[in-house]
Amino acid sequence: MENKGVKEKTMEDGVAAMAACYAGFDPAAYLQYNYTAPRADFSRRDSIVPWKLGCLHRAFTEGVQEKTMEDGVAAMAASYEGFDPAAYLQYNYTAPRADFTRRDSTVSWKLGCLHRAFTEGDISGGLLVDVGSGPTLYQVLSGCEIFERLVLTDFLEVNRRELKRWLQDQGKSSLDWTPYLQHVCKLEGRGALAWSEKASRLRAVVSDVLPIDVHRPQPLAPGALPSPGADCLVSCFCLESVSPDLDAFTRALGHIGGLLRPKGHLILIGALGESFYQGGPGVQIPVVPLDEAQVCSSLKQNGFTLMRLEVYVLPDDMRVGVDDVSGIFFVKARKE
Ligand code: U87
Repeated sequence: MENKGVKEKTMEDGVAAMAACYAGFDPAAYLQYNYTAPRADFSRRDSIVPWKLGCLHRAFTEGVQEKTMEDGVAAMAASYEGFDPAAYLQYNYTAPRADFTRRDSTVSWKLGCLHRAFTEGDISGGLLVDVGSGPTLYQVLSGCEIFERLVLTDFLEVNRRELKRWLQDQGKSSLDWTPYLQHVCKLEGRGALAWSEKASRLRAVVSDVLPIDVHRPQPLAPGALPSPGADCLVSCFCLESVSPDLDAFTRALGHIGGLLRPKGHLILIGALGESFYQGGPGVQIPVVPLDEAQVCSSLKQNGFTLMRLEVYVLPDDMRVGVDDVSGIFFVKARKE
């Protein structure tokens, strides 16, 4: 008790001595010493005052920039709250967009591009990762034949659940993928009856259906992939439809690039000139409108070498009011 009293007394003395020092403080002289040249030499970036002001400026503007970025990304996540997988599949993955009798239907074009990409002979390896799978499987029907392991991913639990229902063959899928399986078997020169073998192959090679957020520098949980990364990435209509602006799109592309091993391939499909799409009845999701030059520049900025770019212009009768997309790009690229 007594001891503590003594300590407090000593502390107070120290503080009182400090206060006594300040009795003669002269503001004008103080300003002269520290806030005129050389310490405040505005022509020199290494003088003390410009350095302090620069730090303070960055500290307060970084906050504003980060806040605006976060707000944009949070607003996108909020727009996905009412996403309805069954309605979404209906809008985009039934006729007219999925008319297998027409080579110029959206789905026939996409499946054709994917088939070519995976049969050109330059893509191979152990692990294929699909980024932002949504509730769909069409995008991995070609790739599943040449990879031993396939990982599907999506931000939304409802979409992951939809995928798992098909994978576990519980017969409660919102869409029948049979015509898709048949169509890709035909592209592969296999009889239409091979479709059930392809379905079994797909069910066998998918090892996981994981949550993902492309706005995080590490989009998957740590340790989700083996350390060199995936041998190939597929991502269809994901980055532009989850990014508030072009900068966010480019950053997201960099984030998913981190999942890919050096020299690995990226297959990227996406919307051109689109500003919104319908994720369900009354669910309007904003999209960053892109042109081909912006896609190429984002790839370059993130260290991808473009190998092939194809563009599809939507026929008038594929413009069905569930979005305002004008075209679709298909990219095959390689990470440096
Ligand atoms: C597909 N790949 O249909 N991080 O191809 C990661 C996120 C995030 C996030 C949300 C967009 C649909 C585009 C699938 C699903 C792609 N989804 C998830 C749509 C509209 C034109 C068009 C479309 C579809 C979210 C077909 C055709 C056309 C969705 C997925 C985006 N535009 N992923 N932070 N936030 N997602 O749950 O599943 O992205 Cl033909 Cl033309």
